[in-house]
Amino acid sequence: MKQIRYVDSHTGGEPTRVVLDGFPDLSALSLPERVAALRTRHDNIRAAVAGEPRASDVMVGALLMPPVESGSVASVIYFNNVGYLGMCGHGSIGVIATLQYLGKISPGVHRLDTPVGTVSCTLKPDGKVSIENILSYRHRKAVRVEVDGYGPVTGNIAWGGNWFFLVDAGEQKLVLANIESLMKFTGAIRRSLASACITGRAGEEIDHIELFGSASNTSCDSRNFVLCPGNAYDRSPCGTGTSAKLACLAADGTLAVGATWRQESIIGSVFDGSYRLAVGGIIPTITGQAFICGEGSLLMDPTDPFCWGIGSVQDTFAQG
Ligand code: PYC
Repeated sequence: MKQIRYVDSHTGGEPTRVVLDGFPDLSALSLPERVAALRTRHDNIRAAVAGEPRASDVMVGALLMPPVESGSVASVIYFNNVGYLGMCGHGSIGVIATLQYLGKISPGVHRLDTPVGTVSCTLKPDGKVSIENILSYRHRKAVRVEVDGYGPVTGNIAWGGNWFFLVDAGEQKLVLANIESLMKFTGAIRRSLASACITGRAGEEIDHIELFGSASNTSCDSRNFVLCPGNAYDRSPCGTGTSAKLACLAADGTLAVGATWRQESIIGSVFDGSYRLAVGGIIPTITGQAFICGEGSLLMDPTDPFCWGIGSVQDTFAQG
């Protein structure tokens, strides 16, 4: 039986499953080429690791590989139940905590290579991790979209390692009891953006929708709700989403270089964010903490009709 070893952690409630082995050796390829190869030739492994019945739509997987850039500690490809992510802030914090748990790093600065660039991660003695993210920027301001069933909605389009549409929550209450209607509203925004052909800078799908309202924790600047690809919502404040928010605040001149923005998530977990200026945008730094919460092996029984996940191409039950 094929086995895939993993370590699970969560960052502010959002899980990261770091995969230690079991994927094909793609080391001859660049990281973006590896993503393409996984997507076209080995997607069943992603589905088996991040999808049901072994996981659920909230799970983010992180395929751990040797570094591709000199001076980096590792390279990583993030994925979830429907596909692959460019960068992942909570996931990078989880990867650093996992590398420490495995005895591979100690407090200090460590670089991680991702398909969209290398990020610099500082593991602090108290277990907190600061991720200096890739270049982030606001692409378009005050974009109006007609949302079926809701009317016009105006938001900013920004890149923080993934594409985000950032919207003021308005009348929507950012509380767990309201999750169903938040999912419905943000799902409708995402569909309307796609049908109106409103995209990222190079035509990419805007697959993350982020609502902002006032924080319940008085030490925080704002609370968010983030719809992720695959119809999951981020339990953490979303590292790439907070980076996109910082890019908008910087573009509006409402947060100074180096000042701290405390972003609260829909479940009350918190990331601290700040930024420095760079050509074409900002370099955000996001600080949070991950906790190791499991480790083990996934077993792939070839006689299991759902061995490669429910609905996967190699779901032999679906194939009949
Ligand atoms: O923390 O960047 C993030 C993230 C993206 C999707 C889920 N979490």
